[in-house]
Amino acid sequence: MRNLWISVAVIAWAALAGSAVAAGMSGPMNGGEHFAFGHPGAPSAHAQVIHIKALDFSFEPKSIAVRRGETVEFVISNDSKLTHEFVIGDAKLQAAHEKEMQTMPGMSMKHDVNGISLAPGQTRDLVWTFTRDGVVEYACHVPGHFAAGMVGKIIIH
Ligand SMILES: [Cu+2]
Repeated sequence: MRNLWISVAVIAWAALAGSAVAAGMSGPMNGGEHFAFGHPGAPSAHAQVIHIKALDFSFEPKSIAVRRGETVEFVISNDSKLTHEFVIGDAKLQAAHEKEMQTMPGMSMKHDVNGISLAPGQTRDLVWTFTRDGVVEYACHVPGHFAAGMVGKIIIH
């Protein structure tokens, strides 16, 4: 009887270990998406906290610098009377999202893991781990905002 219970325990452990490996393999793929510049991060005591203000048609600050491999917890506060977005992406991704928002303005802001939308007065977090040197942008694509200059730069080095 004792042997049977040990076997059950071993099988249960093997099943757990197996699913952990499977979860690990999905790694930077999130919701089927892959980003060359990094992946969503987990909030932790080691994250660098960066505060960003969304104003009328601009972000403050307009550029930030982070280290490669660093996990950043963006704390974005919408200090304006308009709804805004905070979307992280390279220039190509921003252009694609801008086009999407111009052609389907009624389909408000459904976001992927790399962006959030903020109601007036709202403060929200977005945690991201940057894995590659380069320049990434944070932008708002509410119609008209990006064109008006609502974009900032993240320099990863
Ligand atoms: Cu905006």
